Amino acid sequence: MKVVYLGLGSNLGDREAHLKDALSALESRDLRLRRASSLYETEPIGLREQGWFLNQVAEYETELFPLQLLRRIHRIEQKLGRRRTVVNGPRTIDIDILLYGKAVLKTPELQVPHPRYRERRFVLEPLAELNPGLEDPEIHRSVSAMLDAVRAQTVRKKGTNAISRRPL
Ligand code: PH2
Ligand code: MG
Ligand code: MG
Repeated sequence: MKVVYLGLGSNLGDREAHLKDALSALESRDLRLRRASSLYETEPIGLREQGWFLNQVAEYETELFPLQLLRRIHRIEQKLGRRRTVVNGPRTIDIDILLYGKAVLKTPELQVPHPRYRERRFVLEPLAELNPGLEDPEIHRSVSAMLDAVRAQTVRKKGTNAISRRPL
């Protein structure tokens, strides 16, 4: 059994429904949801000319191997209407493997830890909500230490109206 963290994001259509549908589609006998973070309204990173995202992080336990999990995720993204057109462009749902136990993996298909999550507040903020002390198995820094470096990016926890560019 391994503990995995998945990052979810949506910026097209009913974003909240897409996140909810993704969580329930992922849930199964060999991929069990333990906890899910709050939802966060986040400014788009990378391609900036697109709508704001709703992002969330969820913690699962699984017996699936990394590439099995990746294929499961791709199937679910397709089922939920993901069409890959513009790289980093608008999407109904994106599900990324952030961390898979303490594994460090670099294959053409899959890199774990996720190669860009350390610079992304839209991932680190919800991840820190679940497990601030979690240590990155590759660079051996904690989630809360990585989060301190990306405070300039704007995220807003849903259900509050405080926009935060500073420590929450
Ligand atoms: N996903 C991206 C690129 N940029 N920005 C935000 N705020 N949230 C995302 O989920 C996101 C992004 C590529 O997957
Ligand atoms: Mg992504
Ligand atoms: Mg992805």
